[in-house]
Amino acid sequence: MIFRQLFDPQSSTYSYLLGDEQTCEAVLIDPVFEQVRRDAALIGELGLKLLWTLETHVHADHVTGAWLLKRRLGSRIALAQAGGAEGADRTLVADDVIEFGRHRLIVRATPGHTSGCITYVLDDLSMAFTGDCLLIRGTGRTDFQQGNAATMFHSVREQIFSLPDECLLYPAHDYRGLTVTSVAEEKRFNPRLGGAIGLGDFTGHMANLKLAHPKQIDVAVPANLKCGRPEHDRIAAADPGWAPLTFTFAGIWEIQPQTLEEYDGPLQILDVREKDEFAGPLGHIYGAILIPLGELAARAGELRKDRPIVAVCRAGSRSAQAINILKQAGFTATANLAGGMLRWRAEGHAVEGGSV
Ligand SMILES: N[C@@H](CCC(=O)N[C@@H](CS)C(=O)NCC(=O)O)C(=O)O
Ligand SMILES: [Fe+2]
Repeated sequence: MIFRQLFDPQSSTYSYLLGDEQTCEAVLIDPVFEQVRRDAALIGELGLKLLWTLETHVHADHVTGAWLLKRRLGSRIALAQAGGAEGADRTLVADDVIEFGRHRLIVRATPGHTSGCITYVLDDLSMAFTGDCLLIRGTGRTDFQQGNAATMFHSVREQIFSLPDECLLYPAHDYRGLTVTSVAEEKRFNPRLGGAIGLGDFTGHMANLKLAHPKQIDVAVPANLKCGRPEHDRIAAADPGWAPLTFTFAGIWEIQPQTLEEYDGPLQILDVREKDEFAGPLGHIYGAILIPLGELAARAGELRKDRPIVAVCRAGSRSAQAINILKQAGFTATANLAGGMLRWRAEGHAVEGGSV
């Protein structure tokens, strides 16, 4: 079987591509909207035909790529009936089977993180995709989307720990870079519900996690309840071509800091922060042109139309608005710097001015 574990660094999400090398039929578990271009490229290069995108749950931290992949590759969308999303081609309940070539995935109901979470188990019981129910040495949180710690405890103990010890477990997220675990390992070493830990210990632990809500929750949940279909179907017409860019759910092309660092063509870096921020502790990118966002519409004429523009601000929000203003002013080759100066600095890229 063809198997690829794919990562989205923005949300620390894993997507899993499973394919039959004889029939070339494939499924993709938990695709991420912003990674659809990458995933579609891989599927094409491996010569696979994507039959299904499969969701483990209605995600709260990123938008699914299901709708966009359906549009691009003609795949069908399957997800749990209990998740309540609309726009799926098939809704799943426990014991349902998804076939791709000579392989099958069997659905187990593993609610707790959300009320509609499911786990996909490969037919030979050699691997399972646990979503945000069981994570590596952890579990998904249980404090939103009808989450329930006691329900999760029973899901893990009865539906996941009942798999063979050697069954490999692949979660929907890992925040430390770990990639895979096994039933035996988690039974022994999971600090939340392994070993002799009881239901009361687990619920006590979960009641005191005190995690901040995911940053994207207000965008992600409504979008995922529609299988990742954007509000206005704002889909990129064509690849801009001047650099490898990422198309976001918000309808804007982004450039990753590393890509910008390595870009060696003609370029204008437009910083839309205020003057004091530009000269402040975060510094600015070498050669950046400063036009604060509020002045951009009036001063767009100062920019050249014959070279691409990368818009930059502190965290990437004002610069996204700058892209819209530039679009209205007739600029076509534009991109937003993903994560703004905060990410640029966090990743250690060079700046002019600023403090260490
Ligand atoms: N900081 C992350 C938080 C992500 C988050 O809350 N993830 C959920 C899964 S959707 C979870 O269960 N996290 C477990 C944990 O962080 O321990 C974000 O803003 O996206
Ligand atoms: Fe989740």
